[in-house]
Amino acid sequence: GGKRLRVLVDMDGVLADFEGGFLKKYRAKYPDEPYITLEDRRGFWVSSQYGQLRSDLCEKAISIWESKDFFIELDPLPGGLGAVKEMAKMENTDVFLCTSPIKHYHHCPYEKYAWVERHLGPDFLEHVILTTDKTVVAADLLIDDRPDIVGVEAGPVWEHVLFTACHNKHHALSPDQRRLLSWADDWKAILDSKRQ
Ligand code: DGP
Repeated sequence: GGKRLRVLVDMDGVLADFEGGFLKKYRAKYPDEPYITLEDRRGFWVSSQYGQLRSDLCEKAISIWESKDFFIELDPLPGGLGAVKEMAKMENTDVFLCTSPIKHYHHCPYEKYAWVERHLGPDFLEHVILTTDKTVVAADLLIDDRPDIVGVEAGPVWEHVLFTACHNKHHALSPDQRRLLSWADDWKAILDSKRQ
């Protein structure tokens, strides 16, 4: 047994279907407004693309994820919960859910914890890290769908593996970057590649 492996797993876009949940609630609240299909999503920020479609749609988009029950009602993405449960039971492996809450804090932080308790059980609450800066968290791996993860630490110790999402499908990786295409992809091989 060598040293333990520490893995950070993002929530929105990796475990929880933020994009699908957003589109469903946006269309229900604004049935007569234009929308962007998941196929046509580009760029991490949903509000930016809606703002480009028509400037007033930026704040309409924001109103969706600032609403009560948005985060708790997000569906789990296929295979994510099973993978995280399995990962947490692996020998010499520590898993944390590392997620950035939105600044409108009235519902989101509470609902993220409630989502974890509902889908992974109360014991998993000890594995939640809420942070707006993931670069200050030390780990071997960060599995995250956001292409540009920056913060005050210029040299984060983790390797960021880009989890494929509708908004990053066309994103060009730098030569040394790796993707996890979905939870059906070989996440165990990625973990093993970091073990010594
Ligand atoms: P993370 O996935 O941990 O990097 O968290 C980023 C959060 O931001 C996540 O809840 C998704 C959300 N998000 C997506 N698009 C936008 C946006 O345009 N504006 C804001 N404020 N948040 C957004």
